[in-house]
Amino acid sequence: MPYPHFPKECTSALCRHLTPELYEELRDKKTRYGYTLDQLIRSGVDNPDSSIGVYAGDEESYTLFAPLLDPIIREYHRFDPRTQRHVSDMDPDHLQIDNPDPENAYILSTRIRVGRNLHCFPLGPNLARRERLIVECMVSDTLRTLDGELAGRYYPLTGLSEEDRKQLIEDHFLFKEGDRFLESAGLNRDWPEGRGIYHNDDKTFLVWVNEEDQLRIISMQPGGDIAQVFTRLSHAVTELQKRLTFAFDERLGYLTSCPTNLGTAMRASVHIRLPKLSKEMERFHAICDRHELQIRGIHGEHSESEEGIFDVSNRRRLGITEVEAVRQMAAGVRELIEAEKEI
Ligand code: ADP
Ligand code: DAR
Repeated sequence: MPYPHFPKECTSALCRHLTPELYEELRDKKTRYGYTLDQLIRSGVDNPDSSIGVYAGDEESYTLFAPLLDPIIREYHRFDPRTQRHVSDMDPDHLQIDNPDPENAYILSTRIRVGRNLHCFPLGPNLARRERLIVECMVSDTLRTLDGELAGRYYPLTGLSEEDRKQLIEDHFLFKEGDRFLESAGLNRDWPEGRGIYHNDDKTFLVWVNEEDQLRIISMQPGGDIAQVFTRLSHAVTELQKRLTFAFDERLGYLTSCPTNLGTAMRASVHIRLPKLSKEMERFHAICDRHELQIRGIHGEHSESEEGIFDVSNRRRLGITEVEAVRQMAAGVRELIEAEKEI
């Protein structure tokens, strides 16, 4: 493939960092799982409105294509993979935070998720159909061994009734079929085969299987008891990694298909109602920027906020521990609530 054409309005990390010279340097390289530069950049070439534009196909992608990925990682996470090393800390005893909204006046719900992928398998964009089914089998068998608060049931998407699927999406429990960015990256191949959702009886612990990553391990509940949500997630991850080996790199932490999720691979979010502050978005964004918070709509990435309700979460995932990222999110949410009270 010749050097891709990027329209002049393209602002993705891909089009800013992939020079023709770098393309020539990397174009013929292939990982041992057969992943190529063209596959790595396919999503950003097909979707020039991407913010990042690349998806890794295996662990080796992060070393073989480092001349392109390292500058993108450095820019997004403000972390230099060549000189820094990621440190993970999921010990709830280190968190020490109070509920920023004990009266439940603002925070509707809290959700903290981490992405994980199985070591020795390619990542989602490069998984063959049979490999994806083996991953589903290994993960769902492991989930069925969980007991206590984590005990629950696995629901394969294949065969899920339309009514159940709609209800699970309505409850914010289930992922929608991948968007055009994931489609171009090859993450929607053979949909819905090999995908599914596990949840415990209380629906406070969920695992998505073979979405953007092979596992999205999720703890969530109504209200703002962020510490309780984090404690449950930490317990679940500890139990799962007794039984499964996750793709992990000394420099980059937990490896994921999208570089924005590297490191902790964690997004800690609250759905929070801020009707007054939503009319002062400059002040809203200033508080979020100060605490490195990201604002999404209430139906996930690329959706809109509704009725003054926003999805507010940590933006950084790499070069910060899980405990630090949750503490930073809680501090930012506390300041948002103070601002709402003042107005
Ligand atoms: P991810 O968090 O896995 O990166 P999304 O941002 O697309 O993916 O969110 C996935 C789903 O989780 C969406 O349906 C979204 O509404 C839901 N969600 C995210 N944060 C919360 C929250 N704090 N409370 C309830 N649902 C949430
Ligand atoms: N849409 C892609 C992904 C950005 C980060 N979000 C993820 N990984 N879900 C883009 O490059 O804009």
